[in-house]
Order: sequence, then C-alpha cells, then structure tokens
Amino acid sequence: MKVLAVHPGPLMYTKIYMRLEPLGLELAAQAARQAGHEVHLIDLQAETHADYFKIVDRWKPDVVAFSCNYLANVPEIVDLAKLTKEKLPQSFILVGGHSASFVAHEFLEHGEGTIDCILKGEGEAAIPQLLLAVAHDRKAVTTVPGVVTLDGEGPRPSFVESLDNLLPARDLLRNRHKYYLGVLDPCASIEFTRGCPWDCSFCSAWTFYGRSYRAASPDKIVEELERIKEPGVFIVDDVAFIQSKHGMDIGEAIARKGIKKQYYLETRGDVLIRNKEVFSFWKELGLRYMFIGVEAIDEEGLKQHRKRITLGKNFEALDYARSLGIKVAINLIADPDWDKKRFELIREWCLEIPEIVTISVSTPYPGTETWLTESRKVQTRDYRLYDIQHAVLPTRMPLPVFYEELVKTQQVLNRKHLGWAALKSTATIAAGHLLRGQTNFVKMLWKFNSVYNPKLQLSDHQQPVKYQMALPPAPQETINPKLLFIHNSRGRRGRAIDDATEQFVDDTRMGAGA
Ligand code: B12
Ligand code: SF4
Repeated sequence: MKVLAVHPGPLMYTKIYMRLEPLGLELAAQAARQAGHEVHLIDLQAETHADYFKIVDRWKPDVVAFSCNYLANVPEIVDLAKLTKEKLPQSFILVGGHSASFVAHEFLEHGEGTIDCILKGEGEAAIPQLLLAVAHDRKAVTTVPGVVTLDGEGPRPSFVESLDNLLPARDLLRNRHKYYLGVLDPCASIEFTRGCPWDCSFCSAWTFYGRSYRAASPDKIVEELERIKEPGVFIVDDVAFIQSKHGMDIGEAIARKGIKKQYYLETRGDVLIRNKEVFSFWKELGLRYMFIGVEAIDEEGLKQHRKRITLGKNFEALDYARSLGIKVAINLIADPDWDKKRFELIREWCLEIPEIVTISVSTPYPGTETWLTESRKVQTRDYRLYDIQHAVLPTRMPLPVFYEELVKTQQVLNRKHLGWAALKSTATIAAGHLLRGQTNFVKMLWKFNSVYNPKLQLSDHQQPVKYQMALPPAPQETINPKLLFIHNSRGRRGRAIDDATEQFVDDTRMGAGA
C-alpha cells in the first residue's frame, strides 16, 4: 500500500528557537517500509498545507498516518483528516503519537468518522500489524494492540522488543537543511534511551512509557551516528545520561570511531552532579549545549512539581555546567497565580545568571497527574492554547496583565541571548553558516518580537473554538498510577540497566534527589 506519513505544523516555541526532525514519525515510517509498503513523509513544520494536498492529489495514498505528539496540533490534524477523506474516501486515516494516545476517544469523535483509528503507544511496535489488517480486513484492526476506533479497541499497546532494532527513515525527510537547534544549524536528532524513571506531576513522559527506562546499545548508537550527515545532533532523551556507564560506553565508542559532532541534550541537575565524569568527557566529544529542567527557584515550587531535587542541587549543577564551559538553557514554570512582584523577582534572577532562561506556563495536560488533581477550573478547552505558552487556568491578575508580565520576563532572554547581542558573540559561527547557505540560526535571532507579543497571546483566546477538549475529571486525591499509563507497565524489569535503577530507588526514598 501507499502510506503517507505526516507531521503537523509548528507551535510557538518551534517558530523561533529550533525546528527538529520528526524522529517518532520517521521510526513509524521505517517500520511501515520494512513491512513492504511504499512510504512518503511530509513535515508541515517545514512545508505547507498546499504541499501536503499536492501529494494527496497526485500520489493518492491508501493510508495517511499523522503524528500527534502535541495537544495543540489536534485541531489542525482533525481538519486535515476531514479534507483528506473528502478527496480520498477509500483512504484509511490513522493518528499516532504521544498526545493522540491520551485523548484517543475525543480525537475520533472530533473526526466524525473521517479518522479511522488512533494507534496508541510506540508506533513501530504495531504499525506493521495494523497495515496488514487495513490491507486485508479492515474490521480486524480492532485486534491490533493500541488501536482505538469508534467501534471498539484492541489490547493495551506493547513495547518494541529492543531499541537496537530501530532505525528512523531519515532519508524520507525532504529539506533536511531546514532542521536546526539554535546555533547547531543544520541539526539531526537521535535517541539513546527511552522513558524516564522519575514522576514529575506536570509531565507525561513517564505516564506514556509506564515509568520504564530502556537504552540502545553503544554499538547501535555509534552506527546510527555514523550515518548522520548533519554536524549538529540533538539527543532527544527525556533525561540524558542517567546511567554513567551507558554514557561513558557510548562516548568511548564515539572517540574510537573518531566521530566529530556538536551535541545538545536535556538532563536533570542531580544527574549532572552525580555523573560529572560523563558530562566532562562529552564536553571533549563536542557537547556544546544542555537543557536543565529547573522549573522552580523555590523549594515549595520544586515540591509542588514533585521534581525530587533540592534547589541547592540545581544551583550546584548550574555551577558545574558553567565550569565545563557548556552553554545551558533552563526552564521555569510560571504559575497563573503569580502576581507582578513574583514576575519581577524572576526577571531579576534571570538577569543575574548567564544561562538562557525559558518560561513556560503551568498547564494541566491529559496524561499528567495534574490533569487529575488540579482543582482550579480550566478556563478554556481550546486545544491550541495547550502549548504551555498560554494560560489555561485562572490567572490571579487580569489575563492581559499576566501576558504583559510573562512576555516582559521572556524578553530578558531576547535581550541577553538573541538579536545583536547573540550575533556579536557568535559572529564567526554565523558567518560560517551563511557561507554554507544555512540561514536558520541567523534568521532566528530577530524573530522573538513577531512571535512573543502579549496582544497576540491574548487574541489567541478570542479565536472561535471549533473543537472543545473533554473536561478533566473531578479532582482526585489518590490516583492509581496504572490508570495513567499508556503501555502495559513492565515495572522494574522495564528499566534496562540496573545500576541507575538502584540509584533512582534510593533517591525516591529520600524524597529529594541524591
Ligand atoms: C524532544 C522533545 C521536543 C523537541 C522536539 C521534538 C520534535 N521535533 O517533535 C523540542 C525541544 C523542540 C520540543 C518542543 C516542545 N515540546 Co516536546 N518533547 C520532546 C520529548 C522530550 C521527546 C520526543 C521525542 O522525540 N521522543 C523520541 C521519539 C522516538 O518518540 P515520539 O516522538 O514520542 O514517537 C513515538 C510515539 O509517540 C509514536 N509516534 C509518534 N508519531 C507517530 C506517528 C504515527 C503514525 C504512529 C503510529 C506513531 C507515532 O511512535 C514513536 C516511536 O515509538 C517529549 C517527551 C517524550 N518522552 O515523549 C517532549 C514532549 C512531547 N514535549 C512536550 C511539550 C509541551 C513541548 C512544547 C510545547 C514545549 C514548549 N516549551 O513550548 C514544545 C512544542 C514543540 C512543537 N511541536 O512546536 C510535551 C507534550 C505535551 C502535550 N501533551 O502536548 C512532552 C510530552 C514532554 C512533557 N513535558 O510532558 N519537544
Ligand atoms: S524528570 Fe523530566 S522527563 Fe522525567 S518526569 Fe520529570 S520532567 Fe518528565
């Protein structure tokens, strides 16, 4: 069959700082290709809806498979599915990905029969079986693990057997030069591990994978890295280098092969402090940028997010990263309850430190624990506003004032790290990019004001809402974590390498990081 794999358009964040290859969709596409299907892939972060319909009209796919990792993309995908079904009534339309897995039933209802199924969980695991059913007996799709249709659903999704068997269909992605991450221009993505053993209350990374943690072998990772042509590489793991041995083994294999790349990764402050030797080794290998989810600069906030780390540890981690000469970006979560004084305090702190600070707005997402416990009433059920850049909970200050304060705080980042300030410190790198025809980084430096604007943020709330999200359930005090998980949980067996598991268990007992 002819299968068209589609990633939806960009959200606010990716309109400025980065555009990253859709790794999850590439993995699902590769599994479909290995099962003998002809596969095309289009990424609407880098191409237009008109480009998409050109392929639909000319190529007439039998199956259209959308990736929905982000809740804010739901309306776009529903509309594309409806228009596609009008053009190709015989086609089979499916949606997979992180967010689709948590809102499967309502997604299908919005589609009004145009979306044939949602495939929950890890796409590579079940897509071959699903496509087989589509080709031979569409009624049999409800026997496939992870499938949800308006008529019924299959068993719970299962995990892929081993990350070592996976390879993303990178060759199917057109315009690879459009993918970048700040100064890493162009940039590819790679996955070393999958899952996260922590359980922060605002995050759905752990509920998706049932708190499992699996790792690819260093040999497989190095083989994949050797195939990557881009000089920049984003390691997409939720928390990089939880296990020092794994990090060291990969690093040593890279050094033996003489692979030269520049890397960006995301990790936790306590992991950085615990595995200092790994990060300093990776600095030598080309680790340039790092993201640390600090989230709060007060103990109360850390406790509320269940980060299981102390403020002291986070600050120690920042100090250590600075000493290595790695550029660090950190995130803070703004609560809609913040007043002017609180924002002012945060701004002062952002000005004092050399790190890049991004600010997101506390948002209860389906699939997170806060979705079930948050007692404040959501003010909007517009999916598009669920991008952690908009306030969906009641704000203490009037909404226009909240956005003014939020954007004023985000402006600090613009003043310190974008525009002329950034160009001055990166002039040689920028000139090199331009000489090679790579313009993403330089263009990024002046985009801030056209994307982050309190008036635009506010007007987003006034847009007509075509698709309403389902309401959260009544706030619950005790939650059965099994109800949150998408996959069949494999419990402790799901954590691939034992030393980090032991360490993690110790941390949890202490309740506040290592
Ligand atoms: C890397 C990452 C990013 C990268 C970019 C990723 C990209 N190009 O898509 C960056 C840093 C840019 C990013 C940005 C944001 N992110 Co992000 N991100 C992640 C992260 C850590 C890993 C994603 C990843 O690549 N995983 C590896 C691949 C292999 O897995 P995958 O994509 O999930 O794909 C698998 C399945 O989902 C499924 N699948 C995926 N697509 C398809 C398609 C089909 C057809 C099928 C069958 C299956 C399928 O099969 C795949 C293979 O098993 C996840 C957390 C997580 N663990 O998922 C958060 C996460 C997805 N991000 C999140 C958020 C909130 C954001 C932002 C909105 C944050 C912000 N500050 O504004 C932005 C918006 C991005 C945008 N689209 O514009 C939330 C999503 C919340 C939600 N429900 O909407 C997550 C879950 C983290 C969290 N805190 O809970 N993100
Ligand atoms: S450590 Fe990071 S990825 Fe893991 S649960 Fe917390 S926020 Fe999510």
